[in-house]
Amino acid sequence: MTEHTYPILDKVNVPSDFRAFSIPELKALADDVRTFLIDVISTTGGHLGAGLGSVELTVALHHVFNTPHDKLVWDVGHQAYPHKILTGRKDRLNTIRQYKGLSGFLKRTESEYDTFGAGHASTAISAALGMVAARDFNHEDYKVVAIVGDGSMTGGMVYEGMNNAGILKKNLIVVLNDNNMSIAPNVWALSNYFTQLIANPSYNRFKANMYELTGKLDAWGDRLRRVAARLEEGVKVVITPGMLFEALGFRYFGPINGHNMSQLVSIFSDVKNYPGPILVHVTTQKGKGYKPAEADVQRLHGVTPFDKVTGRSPKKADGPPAYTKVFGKAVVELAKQNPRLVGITAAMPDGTGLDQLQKELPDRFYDVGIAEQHGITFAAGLATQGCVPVAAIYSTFLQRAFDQIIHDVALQHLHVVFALDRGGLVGADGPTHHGVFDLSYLRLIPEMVIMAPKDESELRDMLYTAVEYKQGPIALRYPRGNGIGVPLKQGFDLIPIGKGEVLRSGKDVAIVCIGAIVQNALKAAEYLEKSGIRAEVVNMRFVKPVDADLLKDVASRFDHIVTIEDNSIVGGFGSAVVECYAQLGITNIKIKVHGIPDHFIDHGTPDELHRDVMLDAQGIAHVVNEFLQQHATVLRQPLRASVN
Ligand SMILES: Cc1ncc(C[n+]2csc(CCOP(=O)(O)OP(=O)(O)O)c2C)c(N)n1
Repeated sequence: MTEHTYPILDKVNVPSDFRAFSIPELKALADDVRTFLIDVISTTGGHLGAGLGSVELTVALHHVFNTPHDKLVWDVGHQAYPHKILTGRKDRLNTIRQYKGLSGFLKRTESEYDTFGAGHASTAISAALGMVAARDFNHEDYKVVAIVGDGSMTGGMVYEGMNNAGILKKNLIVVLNDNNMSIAPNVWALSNYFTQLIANPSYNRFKANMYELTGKLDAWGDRLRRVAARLEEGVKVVITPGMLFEALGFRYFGPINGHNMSQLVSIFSDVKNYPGPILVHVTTQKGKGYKPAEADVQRLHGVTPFDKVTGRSPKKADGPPAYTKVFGKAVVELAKQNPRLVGITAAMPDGTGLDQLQKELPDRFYDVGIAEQHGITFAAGLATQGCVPVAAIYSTFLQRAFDQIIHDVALQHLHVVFALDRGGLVGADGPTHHGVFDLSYLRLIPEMVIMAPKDESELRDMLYTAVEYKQGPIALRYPRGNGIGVPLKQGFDLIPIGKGEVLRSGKDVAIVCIGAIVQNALKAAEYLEKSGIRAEVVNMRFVKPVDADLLKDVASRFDHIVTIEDNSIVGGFGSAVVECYAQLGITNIKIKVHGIPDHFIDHGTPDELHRDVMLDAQGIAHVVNEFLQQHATVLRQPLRASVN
């Protein structure tokens, strides 16, 4: 796989193998881990920058703490590749994010060292505090360390956890891994304080002395530190970042150079046995030790396979534009037409395509940090004053703001546009990131309009329709990846609310579907045709309000209806269709609801996952055929054979 050798890493499989290492040996191990990480990820792709920045931190933590008896709780999890390498999984790192391979995130079923699953940000302190409470409840004696990035510190849960920890006063260590970056530049107001602090050597010296003097003195030390901090505040030498944490009941230590092994080992060895909540502030550099990643932090956050010398991935063949790009461009066009339109992202400007708005109309763009809940209520506030907020948030992350959507937006009939990117099965990021619940969790909200486009052109029209709608909350959800290459017209057309369309007429069965998966249904209809089954394909466009007239018409012409969606079959689009027929009193038809089954779907490529859940074209054709066979209306051949 690679020309490198890893002399020290070769001797290490699990943390107990390096507990007795000297500092030079630990440094050599960290160098090997870094080289190994670059070697492997350059061939597989995956998250890179955050892992490179946390190599020394990971080595030091596993060296000092008695893992897995002591518990490390990583926030988000994309920075945990070095942790995987050092906890018995280095030989499988080359399978990361691949079908049946290692997960790209923490996963409890994967390793006893993965104490808590992660993928969504800002959860580590709460989870760690829960473990601490259980430890004390059970009279056990392990240590618990939560490791949280500065980006994740923009999420409110962090402060909920700290507040609770400060009250409970239990022994808990939080490591703030501060690389001054989120995926994009971080929007953490406190980072200004930290930047000043780190840039001020005299303050650093003062702080180091303070730590030496007072850090080891427990209660007395605490008091002294507080007095000194107040003094400091009084003379305004510099703002003390620790004050915030100390007010929350944490003892603050730092900043520590997160690439200096001896400093890391020394601080963790010290604080390991201190009582109460401790916060160790560690400064790191995202992409550390690999020039291309240091130079282009944002691009090398997550990568496809790349050339190690240049850090460049092979250029993708020119294909149709990604849905995200089409969305981002359409937002800019609409913002230019409509001076009240503003875009909101929760720390994902590039991921959502809103970076285009940020570049072209920066005063119409808000990055609220990893704060989906705040972002939605912020949008609601904007809407009360006549702005048209377009909140572009991945389907999976919007789950965080469920209550805000109901309580702050829908209940008040506010016109907020929800643009849910990454709807459906996202692929390599796996179950933490699949957007397969949105149609269900949005559908139960009164007044919510929900659309899903069949292609990128319809996405443009749906966005326009949503911006013009004005009457209340309205959502559109679209997938990760490229569109299908349909021509994109100039300008936009309104889509009548709640109206679907027949895309292909048939005689034997109606496939009633929604969203980009419509394309697979159309292909499935072609397969079925080859077996003599003429399937009608209906693009419903709206999950809510569902087009009752069209469904009535379909029921008048077909005895058999199959609904297709890349959302959970529980409470989603198919349920809407079934409910509609029930309300209409139409009971003389057979309906099959097909979509994501009621269990969590692992990672793999979208094609592999669609095949597994029978949502690829062949799978859909198979499901439709089996359904017809079950009811034996027409004598048919088994379909897989004719499709393959
Ligand atoms: C709730 C939620 N929103 C958005 C994301 C997307 N996301 C993944 S990592 C990340 C940045 C995290 O920054 P930080 O914690 O500082 O880690 P770093 O990558 O800098 O090491 C974001 C926004 C997420 N994982 N969870």
